[in-house]
Amino acid sequence: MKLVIATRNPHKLKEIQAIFDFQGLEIYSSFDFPEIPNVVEDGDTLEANAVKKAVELCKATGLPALADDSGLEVEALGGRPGVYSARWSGEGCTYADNNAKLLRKLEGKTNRCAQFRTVMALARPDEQPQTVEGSVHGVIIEELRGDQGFGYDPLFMPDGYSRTFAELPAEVKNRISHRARALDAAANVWNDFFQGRK
Ligand code: ITT
Repeated sequence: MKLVIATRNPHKLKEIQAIFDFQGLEIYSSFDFPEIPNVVEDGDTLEANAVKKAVELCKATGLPALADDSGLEVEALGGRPGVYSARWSGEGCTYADNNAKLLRKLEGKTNRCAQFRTVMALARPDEQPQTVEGSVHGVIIEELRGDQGFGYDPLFMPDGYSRTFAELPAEVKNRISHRARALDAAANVWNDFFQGRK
């Protein structure tokens, strides 16, 4: 059985492969299909974008496709950047630009609660796509700390820890993260497809 992971983000791909035991499945990713155009992520929700990425890649390859759409939802910003997390500072922006914007937006705010949320969509040929999700709560600290991970990791300290996702060893992030929790749900809900693997 083949499965294609619908992402062009190498950090995400590495995390998904470290978290999940795909034993017995032949794994591909969007990087193996460079001729297939990038999906335009124009949905209003993580769910819509995850489904779009999975469905388009499934259609283009004829293979089951698993997509991850994730975002950082900050309470004091009404859930922003959320679905806009990747390009929050504009087309072509860097993780550093987005982190600088986040610190600016939270200047003087006492409520620094946030969550990372991942929606995973599985699209199989001739079947309705389905989604599961996972989240992790934490706070946005006041300066960047650590150089592991990617994206907003240097500013996000998960509840119960005194280090950011960018300071914690990858094994720890990959045990408690939004992505790990979504993959846990995926293994349970799509048990027929993943055959109980985690
Ligand atoms: P694909 O769509 O190709 O998978 P992407 O980077 O565009 O890659 P998203 O649309 O899901 O992925 O955007 C999510 C953004 O949210 C991502 O670019 C990061 O800025 C941030 N993000 C997602 N997961 C994260 C994590 O585990 N740690 C830190 N930041 C994360």
